[in-house]
Amino acid sequence: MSDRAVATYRLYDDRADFHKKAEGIAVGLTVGSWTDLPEAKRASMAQHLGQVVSVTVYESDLPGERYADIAVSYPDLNISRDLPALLVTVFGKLSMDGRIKLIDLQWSASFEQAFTGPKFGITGIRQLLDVQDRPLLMSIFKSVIGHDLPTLKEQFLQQALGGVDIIKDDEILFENPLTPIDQRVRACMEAAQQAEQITGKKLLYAANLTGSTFGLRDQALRAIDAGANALLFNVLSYGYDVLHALSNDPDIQVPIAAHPALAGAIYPSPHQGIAAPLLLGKLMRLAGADLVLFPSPYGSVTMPREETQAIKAALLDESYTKVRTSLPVPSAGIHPGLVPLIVRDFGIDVVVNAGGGIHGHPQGTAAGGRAFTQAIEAVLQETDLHTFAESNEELRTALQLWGS
Ligand code: 1AE
Repeated sequence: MSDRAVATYRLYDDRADFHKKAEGIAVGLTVGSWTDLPEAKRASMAQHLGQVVSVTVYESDLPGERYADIAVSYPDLNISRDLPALLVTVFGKLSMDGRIKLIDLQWSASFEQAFTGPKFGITGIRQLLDVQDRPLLMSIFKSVIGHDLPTLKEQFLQQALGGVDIIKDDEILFENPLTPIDQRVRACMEAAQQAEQITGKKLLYAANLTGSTFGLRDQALRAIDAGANALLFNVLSYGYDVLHALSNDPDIQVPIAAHPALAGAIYPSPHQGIAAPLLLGKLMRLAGADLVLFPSPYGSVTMPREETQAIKAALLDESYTKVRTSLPVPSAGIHPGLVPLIVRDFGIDVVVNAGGGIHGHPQGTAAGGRAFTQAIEAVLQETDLHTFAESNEELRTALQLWGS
């Protein structure tokens, strides 16, 4: 539908007339009252009026189980070209009005013109790393708080020596006197160079961008000035528009990884909130995330497999948006034994991401990284992990500890 956004809601109600409800949403979130308007005013207000696109009712005799999927379209005319305006229009006050969940959102091509999306996307990140034909491997700093620069530098070096492609800060590492971002980046990028001389591999370091909103741009520039070649950002605690401002900034020429912190307060209920594929898929991509982390179906913090597949589709699908694709990063509790499942479910355009699954390796952090690179190699060679592990000690140790 041109020049209109279409929001789809799932609405649970035992008795409601869903068609009436849909009309109420379409009118209530746009012109307010319709029938009370004089005829002349109606003509001028018609262009602002929301319209019901469809109502599909799912009847059930079970109490609390009757629901409907309702699609309503909203004129672009009503909103400025930014995500706060779009989200407040389609699900502002409505998000608090009973058992209703926003399950999908389509914006118009004209609205999308205000967005450039991910600056690098999958192709750009692969070019930066010079890796085309395999899943990428990311490792997460663990145990960062209260440590000084030499300790973090050594932890970085060990991760890099393990052969990972990307190292990201833990999302709970904020500005602090022991490891301020610019000094941390300098120390870690020195370690990256040391490791590159040994491994011959390029590496991205996603430094965590934190602090008050108005200081983020300066902080990003300081980190980049110090050598940061990627950034990590806790998007949902700031809002999509902040990610959009950062990703759209001509002076910030590094990929941005979106962390899903707080997402669990928004998507898991079937009755309320915003569906995960929209929250962590479509909207992250539109706002400019080059990589998006989310729980995997099999680790320690999990999400149903269908939802992770829908997030993947939202990040990769070229049919609903012209902005670049974002790399899916199914995360939390990932260990080498899960690599075959990850590649089965996500293909090779995926980042295998682990913290504990790397640092917790009995032979140390570098061995933990190697166990993952061996697991990835086994999958690419279509060899069973256990067979591959017979001649790869680090993988063997990981499988003994965590299974497959
Ligand atoms: C879904 C986010 C995962 C994350 O941020 C994180 O730190 C995971 O760590 P591990 O791999 O579970 O130790």
